[in-house]
Amino acid sequence: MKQLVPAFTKALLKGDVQFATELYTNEIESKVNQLTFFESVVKPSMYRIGDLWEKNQITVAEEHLATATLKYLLSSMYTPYEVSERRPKGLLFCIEGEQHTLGLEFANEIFKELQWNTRYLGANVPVKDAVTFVKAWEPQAVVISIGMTTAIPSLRECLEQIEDIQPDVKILVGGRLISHYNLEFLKKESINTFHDLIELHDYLEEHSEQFLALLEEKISN
Ligand code: B12
Repeated sequence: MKQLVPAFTKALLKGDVQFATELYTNEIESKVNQLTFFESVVKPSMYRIGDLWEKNQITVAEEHLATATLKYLLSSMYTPYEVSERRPKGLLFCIEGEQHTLGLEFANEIFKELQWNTRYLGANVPVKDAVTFVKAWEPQAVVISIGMTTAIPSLRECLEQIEDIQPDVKILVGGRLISHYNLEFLKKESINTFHDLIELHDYLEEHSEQFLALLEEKISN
């Protein structure tokens, strides 16, 4: 898949939805699963675009075009999964101040593939609203992506409040910052951190019975 990254990156930067779609359909879809596509093609491609942007070799407008082109392709390849109410619930969001949603969007696809019942709130969710949602919906897992150091104080505050109102909830945190920083406040039994989607997939498979038991306990109470 590595050899496809330059062509894929070029298609995104040119805003060429048709070529990006052709690449996906002809060279990727039948050969690898979605998880491998996200990790081995999309991620390196977007990281490359970030490097070009940082070095002023592309403009903000070109980065926006690439992101929008990617989003267009992704919206056509996501599949609707049927979900029963008797499946564990996962609430996914980025905390206020965090706009980088792509990794979280992919995490949502992993949850859906494993038949979780999810609510994906996207970017920039105020702490108080995230907490209100948790209180009302009572998920088994709260799933957060963090990419900017500026969002750390809000993340910390949010986790403290969620643990106060729902102590049995599992908190799963991923994102660029997890690979770059050693965040002491995330080192707790109730919190798990992830460097990528493969780690998430393995964790969810390994703990599926545990999450089902948590759900059944909630239903019977
Ligand atoms: C696209 C993009 C944007 C878009 C985001 C659009 C969107 N809807 O996501 C927009 C234009 C909004 C944006 C804004 C900004 N951005 Co920006 N952005 C990027 C870019 C180019 C790509 C991000 C991306 O999609 N990566 C691909 C995904 C798949 O990677 P990922 O997020 O790391 O996710 C992977 C893992 O981390 C993990 N993961 C992520 N989340 C989760 C969650 C869970 C639960 C799990 C299990 C796993 C997981 O799984 C994924 C696959 O492995 C990056 C470059 C980069 N290196 O990432 C810069 C980058 C992150 N941005 C940067 C900057 C500076 C900004 C701005 C400050 C720019 C500005 N001046 O306004 C703002 C800040 C906005 C904010 N407050 O959040 C810098 C950050 C530098 C730093 N010091 O931290 C980067 C690194 C660019 C650069 N090289 O300078 N950005």
